[in-house]
Amino acid sequence: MERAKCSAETAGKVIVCRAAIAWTINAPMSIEEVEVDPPKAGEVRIKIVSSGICGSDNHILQGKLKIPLPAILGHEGAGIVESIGEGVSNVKPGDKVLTLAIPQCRKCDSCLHAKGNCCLKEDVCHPVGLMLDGTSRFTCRGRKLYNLFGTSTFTEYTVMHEISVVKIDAAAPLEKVCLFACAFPTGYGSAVNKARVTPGSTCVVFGLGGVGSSVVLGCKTAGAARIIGVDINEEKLARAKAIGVTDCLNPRNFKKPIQQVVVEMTGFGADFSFEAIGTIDTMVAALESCNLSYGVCVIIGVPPEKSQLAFEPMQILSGRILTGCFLGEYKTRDCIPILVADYMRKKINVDPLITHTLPFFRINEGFELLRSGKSIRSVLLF
Ligand code: COD
Ligand code: ZN
Ligand code: ZN
Repeated sequence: MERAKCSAETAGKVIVCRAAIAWTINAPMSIEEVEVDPPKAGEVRIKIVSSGICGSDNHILQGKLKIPLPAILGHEGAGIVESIGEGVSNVKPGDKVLTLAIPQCRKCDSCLHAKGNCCLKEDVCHPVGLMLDGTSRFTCRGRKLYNLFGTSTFTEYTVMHEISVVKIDAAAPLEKVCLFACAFPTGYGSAVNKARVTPGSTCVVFGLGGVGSSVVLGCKTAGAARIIGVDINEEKLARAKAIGVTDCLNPRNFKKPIQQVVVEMTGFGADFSFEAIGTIDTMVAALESCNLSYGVCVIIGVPPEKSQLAFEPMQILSGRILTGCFLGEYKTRDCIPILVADYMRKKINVDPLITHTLPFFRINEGFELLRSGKSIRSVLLF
């Protein structure tokens, strides 16, 4: 089922296929026929097999994160290389791959730095929606469509730069490992890489969606003794207990600010706090929940466009560290295949995060499940 069709039939030609198009914000996407151009030099055309629905896709549809429209959204994809452009050497037709919102060109300032992972070839903070040559590979009804983070996975076929595509284990189940393209590394890496959670520590995780749940898995792997989960959705809290949360807090059940509750229950604040929601209030609450002297607060949620984070400087003058990261600070092409290999060896399990699997044409239903809080991750199958 996951085998690519003979790419000789389609290579070098325009492919007509179905894609979900976001014409405007605050409206359902429409599934329509699109034309997908062949890959140019350094590009790869991929037959998408699965795609997770991420909170960031939803932020875009709700206008919280602005990108040029009309566009094909989706970035948490897994698929099979259909054809490659001139000079592509890292993947070949038939390879199983993941789509990366953050490329790794291995040449820019960030890629050359030992820790940098924000490759300068894709600006996820201000997405332009076009390939590096300033053009698009998608058209619909004669109109050019923009891409998302150079990925666009809500389509049967997409075109990406080679530097944003990574080959994974040929035996990997594509209907599951799409989570390694975003949710899992984003959360897990923020705990094990960015915060470097220590054995026996206390952690607090704000937001228990796909990303926050992956933070929990990272804290657990790192040996945290106590993991406090904060969410306004009781169902999320119940599910989080099954994956390692030791204490559940619903801010709606308290009259005082939730950060005060966390500080009181931990004595002097958590060792590590994580924000996986994307609101200013919860970012401040996460900061104030960690120890004022040695606490580390990692912001993961993407904030509303043009918002400002304000807090008393004293909050960090005391020694607290406020930081953040994209995609768990992983150098994507180097590290993500290793995480997939760990999954194959059963060292990591993302299966509990997949609460729903839907055929691609039910994409809008998948978004409804996310908005209503019923899903952690919905995976679309093509
Ligand atoms: N207090 C407590 N919990 C809340 C509140 C609140 N005020 N508001 C919402 N929540 C809970 C919801 O009930 C839900 O459980 C959770 O927060 C959010 O989860 P989801 O499922 O909506 O979203 P995710 O887990 O997919 O998270 C995505 C982020 C919202 C973190 C999003 O901003 C993101 O993906 N950030 C990662 C940035 C990054 O590295 N991006 C790379 C490509 S996305
Ligand atoms: Zn994402
Ligand atoms: Zn780079």
